[in-house]
Amino acid sequence: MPLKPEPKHDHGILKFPQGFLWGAATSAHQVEGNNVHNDWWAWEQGKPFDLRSGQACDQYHLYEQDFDLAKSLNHNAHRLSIEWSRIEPHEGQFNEKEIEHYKKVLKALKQRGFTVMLTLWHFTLPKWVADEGGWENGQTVKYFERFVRKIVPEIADYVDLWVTINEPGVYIYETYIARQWPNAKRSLWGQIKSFLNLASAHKKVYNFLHQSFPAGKPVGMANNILSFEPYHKHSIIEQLAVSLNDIFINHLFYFLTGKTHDFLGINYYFHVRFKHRMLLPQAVNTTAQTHDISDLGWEVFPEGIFDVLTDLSDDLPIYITECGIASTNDDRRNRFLITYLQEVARAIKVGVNVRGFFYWSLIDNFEWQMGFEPRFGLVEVDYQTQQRIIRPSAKVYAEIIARGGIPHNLMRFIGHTVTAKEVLARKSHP
Ligand code: IFM
Repeated sequence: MPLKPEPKHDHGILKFPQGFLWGAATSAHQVEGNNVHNDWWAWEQGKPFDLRSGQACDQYHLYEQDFDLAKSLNHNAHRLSIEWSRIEPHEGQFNEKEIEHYKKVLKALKQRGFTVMLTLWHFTLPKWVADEGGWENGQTVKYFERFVRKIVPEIADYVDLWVTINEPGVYIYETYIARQWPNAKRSLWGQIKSFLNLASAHKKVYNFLHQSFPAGKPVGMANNILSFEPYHKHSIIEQLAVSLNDIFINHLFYFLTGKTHDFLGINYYFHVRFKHRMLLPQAVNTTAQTHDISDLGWEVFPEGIFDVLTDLSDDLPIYITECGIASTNDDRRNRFLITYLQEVARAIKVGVNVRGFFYWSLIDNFEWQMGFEPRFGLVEVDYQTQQRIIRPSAKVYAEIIARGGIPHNLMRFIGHTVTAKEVLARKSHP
């Protein structure tokens, strides 16, 4: 009798491990508003009004309300960042009022019982640091370490997990390759120096956190990890493209920073397939073959999160520090949450040590050079009134959290999601 293939998804309740962290993530510049002392703010002033962060979500004042919302949606963890330029707006001058502010913010999270994951650097630099060359300048590593040494003792009691830096590769890509971000320029040497300095900053902060707080909290960073695939399984050129991209984009930062990770923080958004034309591999646009895409045209590819989790899995615990979809169509966000979490559950089932999931983002926010149009939030923000409106998908996520997994009744939201792989399989075997 022919063997029946294992069903790909377990359609019963897909349980997550006890103690799993469920939450959402934000970053200071994207939600706080009025971060007037950083390089982004300076750069935005030359842009049309709707591409300037301005008041953003005014979370600087509304944080308690936002944390109450997260609590009401059953989140047990929260990832956020602090804004270096508020704390050190001018070189060596620390603003005690802002330090007190962040203490209050973090205390507010602890009072509500959240596990707190804090990012120390999420893309923005104080203007004075950027003016001196930003991450290209070796001094920035020292400046960053000095800032960390100042702020950490003040807030360490309220933080459970540290993220040193967010997505160094994206920072390099947007600044030196796409050149869409502040301080953009074409400079291979600048790009290399910045990447090495970010790696060095991570290592220094990791060591400081462990030396100063010996029984310390876990320290990691958030890396943007892509799922790469060849279009033709047996094409050497495509396989080579996959391996090289995997090394440079997914693994290089870990090679440079060695053992200075207590956990791996993975931000997962992208899937790339390489197809060769003549002898050159090219990234192909697969969105035409998928059922769902985001409002930014990003492919929805749940299997990709399984790929990256199994690829990166080693002895270290993994947190999905970001994963989300920009969409005004909330059915899409429902499908996204369920299908991506199914894949996370599948990864856990095959032995990957995933400890938490932080949806990007708790609330709609300022999506960098794209302004406020992309809507990533579980909670909608009306930017005219700063009103928060809970999206239905936030409740789906809340139900998953309450049940500790994906209950059967939520499968109705998926409909028949045709994945890229299924479409391609059908194409090759019509
Ligand atoms: O908004 C960004 C975030 O700042 C870093 N990771 C990706 C998100 C969506 O683009």
